Amino acid sequence: MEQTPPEVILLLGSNLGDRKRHLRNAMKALSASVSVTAVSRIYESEPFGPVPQPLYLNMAVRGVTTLEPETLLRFVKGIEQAEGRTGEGLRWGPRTLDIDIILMGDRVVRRPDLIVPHPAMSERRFCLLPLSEIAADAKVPPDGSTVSDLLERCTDSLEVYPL
Ligand code: PH2
Ligand code: MG
Ligand code: MG
Repeated sequence: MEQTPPEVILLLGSNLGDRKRHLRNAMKALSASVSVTAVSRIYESEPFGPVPQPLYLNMAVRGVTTLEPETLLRFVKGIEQAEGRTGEGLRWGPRTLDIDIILMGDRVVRRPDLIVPHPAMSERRFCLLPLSEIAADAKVPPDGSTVSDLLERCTDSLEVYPL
């Protein structure tokens, strides 16, 4: 029996330059290898983490892809670079475009360069709120809590609001 290609949920972020244009270009580029089935609104969010930096725009994208996790990671890194992201930026620092792989169906990936589900998703309202708009019932492995369960339990008090 043929398996359906796994569903993927990505979080896009930008807080440098023309933020909306980076997100728009990312959506166009993603469609080459991800068949997009749902897109959240664009949210503005206070920067999470220790580095003072401009407000972010964040949005969640849901789609289907035949790419394996490693190949998908290389694909999204290429899109980040095309939008002017430089490799040597601070770990938590500002960026023109960030594309994070949050979920890939019920898959669990643990590699030095890629962990899925995204290990910090539960602590980040800027991730859970856009996700809840398009994938509230998605089950997050390994314990199977849903995105809306995680949002309910999330204690991150930084502001996240739709544009
Ligand atoms: N991404 C970061 C660090 N902090 N804060 C918000 N609000 N949104 C982000 O996408 C974000 C962040 C590093 O990837
Ligand atoms: Mg990120
Ligand atoms: Mg990233």
